[in-house]
Amino acid sequence: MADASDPNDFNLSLPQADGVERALNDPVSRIDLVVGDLTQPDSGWGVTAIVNAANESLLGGGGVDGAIHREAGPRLLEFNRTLDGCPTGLAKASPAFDLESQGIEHIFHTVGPVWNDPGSSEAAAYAMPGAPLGEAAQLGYLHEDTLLASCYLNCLRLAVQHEAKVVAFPAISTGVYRFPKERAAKIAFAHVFGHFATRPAPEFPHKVLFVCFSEEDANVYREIIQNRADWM
Ligand code: AR6
Repeated sequence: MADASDPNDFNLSLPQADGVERALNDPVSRIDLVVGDLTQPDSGWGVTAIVNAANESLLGGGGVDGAIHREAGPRLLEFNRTLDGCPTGLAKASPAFDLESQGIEHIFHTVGPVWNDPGSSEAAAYAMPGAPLGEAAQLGYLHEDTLLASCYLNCLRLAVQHEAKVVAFPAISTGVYRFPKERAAKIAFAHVFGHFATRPAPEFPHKVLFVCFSEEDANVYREIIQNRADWM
């Protein structure tokens, strides 16, 4: 049973490839961690799509959303007005407009959940995607976890649909929306890993980058990736 007083004391289980198949297609080899600004990707990263941690209006805001709208220019706001918003947990695609000069073709706008006091949220009635049914409550999954997982899965679905080669994700919900960083990183990593571990392995995206805004945030991901055997 997870310790309800510590939001980062949280485990989940997902299907994994194993044996020969795992050696041929190690999902971790398709996941990279970088430190930097999502809107100024290093040309070496090869990013072709970025994910925006937006709000339900899709009309801009602060944090990474503000930075993306600034860099993509006013045509993004004009385009997003036609999208009619986006419910929490879902994702919608737009062109990258002025960010095309950086090699970026698509922006996948997703709306992460606002983190509430864990005591105030019922455990989700259904398990996280991939987790054994019935274990949701036992493992301490909250509705917010399911919504955050859904953001990652819906962006990956858009990446498949748009054949996006390299998708860069910010740490959705961990800024203004206050989701605990370690818990969010576990959900992010596990679901991207799960995407690549499915059989047959999906061609798109070729790679996912987790773009951390600071070394401190990157260390959270590093620990989680290194110690995944303990919690996945
Ligand atoms: N590049 C990479 N990561 C960044 C950048 C950047 N340029 N800027 C911030 N981060 P947040 P949320 C990190 O607040 O929590 C907006 O107003 C940041 O350190 O951008 O999902 C929207 O309109 C943090 O780890 O998104 C919504 O109203 C992470 O990105 C609301 O904020 C997410 O922080 C969404 O809140």
